[in-house]
Amino acid sequence: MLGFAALALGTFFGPLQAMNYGGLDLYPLLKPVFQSYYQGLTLHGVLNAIVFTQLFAQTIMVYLPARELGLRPNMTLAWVSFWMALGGLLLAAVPLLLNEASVLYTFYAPLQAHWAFYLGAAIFVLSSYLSIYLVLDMWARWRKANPGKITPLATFMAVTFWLMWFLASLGLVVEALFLIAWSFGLVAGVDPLLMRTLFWYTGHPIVYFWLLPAYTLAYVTLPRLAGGKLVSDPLARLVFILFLLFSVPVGFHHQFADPGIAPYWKMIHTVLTMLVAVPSLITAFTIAASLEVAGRANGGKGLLGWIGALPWNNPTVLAFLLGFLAFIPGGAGGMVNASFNLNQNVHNTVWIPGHFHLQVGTLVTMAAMGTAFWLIPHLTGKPLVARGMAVASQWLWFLGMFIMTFALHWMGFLYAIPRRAHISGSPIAMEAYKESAAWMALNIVSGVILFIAALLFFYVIFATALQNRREPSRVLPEVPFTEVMSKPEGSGLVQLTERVWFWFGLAVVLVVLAYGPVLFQMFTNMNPVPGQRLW
Ligand code: HAS
Ligand code: CU
Repeated sequence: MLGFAALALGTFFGPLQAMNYGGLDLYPLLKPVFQSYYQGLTLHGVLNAIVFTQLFAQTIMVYLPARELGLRPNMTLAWVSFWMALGGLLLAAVPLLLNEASVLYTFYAPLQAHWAFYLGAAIFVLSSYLSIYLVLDMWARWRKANPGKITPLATFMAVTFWLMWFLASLGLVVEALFLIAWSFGLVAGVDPLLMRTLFWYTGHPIVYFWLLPAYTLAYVTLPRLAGGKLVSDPLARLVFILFLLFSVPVGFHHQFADPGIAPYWKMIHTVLTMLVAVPSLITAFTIAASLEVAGRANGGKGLLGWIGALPWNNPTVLAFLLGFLAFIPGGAGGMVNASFNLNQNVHNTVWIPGHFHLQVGTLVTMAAMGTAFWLIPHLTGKPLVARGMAVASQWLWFLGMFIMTFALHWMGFLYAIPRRAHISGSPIAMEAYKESAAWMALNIVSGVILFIAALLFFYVIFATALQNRREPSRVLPEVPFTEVMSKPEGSGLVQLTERVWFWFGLAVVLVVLAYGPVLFQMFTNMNPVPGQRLW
């Protein structure tokens, strides 16, 4: 619920962003409370992309294995992790709300925020290390009690996920040490290129930290909720091993335009990025095939008849279906971004927010919203209120995001309109971009639709959680774990994927090869610069 509360506040700034790219500047109206577009954009990015996503992961990727294994995580540590997250969040919120940390969610140096922002964010992120421990501990206990057995699927996903995150988070941890020392005045400057490189070391795999809880739910619950079965357990495991291997050594695809990194390193990261798209392509296949099984089990006939036979009126299933549909163009756009030379055309334009609002803003957020529709009733025993509104919220969210991202892609690609720019406050910019007026109008439309979608969604979940009525007969008593068709037993592939520590070691080696020489050079040639405040 804390995550959804953060999302509620962060989402409020979304339509303001859309209005900006529609040429409508509403920030002057908010002046006494929020000082600028950049403060709003920082709150939007930090609350939605960092706070909400992490809390969602800490919930799903601990709860699912605990239920699957029938084990109780160490609850003391679970609560410590919650209070760390809350404390860190509150500490970082103070400078954010006071306009002392309007450095966007990437906090690029030399922009310098108040120390409380860096320290709060660090405590928040470190709370996830306890989640890592919780899951590894449960897994170890289960293995001791079940020697020789194959790790159940959701647990396998959680274990590989948290190991990936551990490896991925190291860049941010080192960066945070620099930034905290810098904001306390212990060091006079930091090297912007090194900070960016450490940031993107974590900043790419963090998108899979957001995505994989959604994938996990899609693999282990969606087929059942849709009325079918997961077609292949071994393939699902392969997907998570590939993410463990290839999520991290790809960060330079965010730095193609940065000087100081030799082009051949960027090219190596391009190739590795293409490899990390493979597990998503496998997922597209496995999930679509599982949905087909469900549609046919529901009576769907013919080549495409099964699609109509899926339970579109179930708000959870609907959320996943629409989210995955949006993920197809989002993934294709990702390949454009990742292509070293095509990137020149889209980098730092609104094409990029167009891309990631399909990925994290649509699929990941809709998977979380859709799951909330059964999870909150399941945890509280309180039935979902206003089911019709829940369904409407998902259609509107999808429609709003679709219109917005469509407009942003074109505005970025054709008119090179820059991202993160307060264009609506600049008559010169508005004059320069007047050719894209039609696309801008679409942004305004999408902002209104998304605002309504958000109101409906938050009404549904908060009214569900806060009502007094308890009706256990109308909620899912258990996590809807799916059955599988192709089982893990007897699969040679699963024998290999069970060697999780071996794959983790290999992932470490890949990271050292892909980053080691460049980081060594950067650490030994630092160009520290003092902090700046541009807001
Ligand atoms: Fe990305 C920038 C490349 C995936 C998020 N990305 C970003 C940023 C964010 C982000 C937030 O290479 C901006 C960061 C910033 O502020 O600067 N991205 C990729 C690639 C992928 C990718 C190659 N991104 C994601 C995901 C994200 C995310 C996932 C969040 C969750 N991205 C880039 C690059 C940049 C970038 C460059 C830097 C650009 C620049 O210049 O700054 C791939 O992982 C995508 C693979 C996906 C697919 C799609 C598979 C399709 C599926 C759907 C199947 C459909 C079904 C439906 C089952 C290959 C799984 C059936 C339905 C029925 C109705 C039957
Ligand atoms: Cu990336």
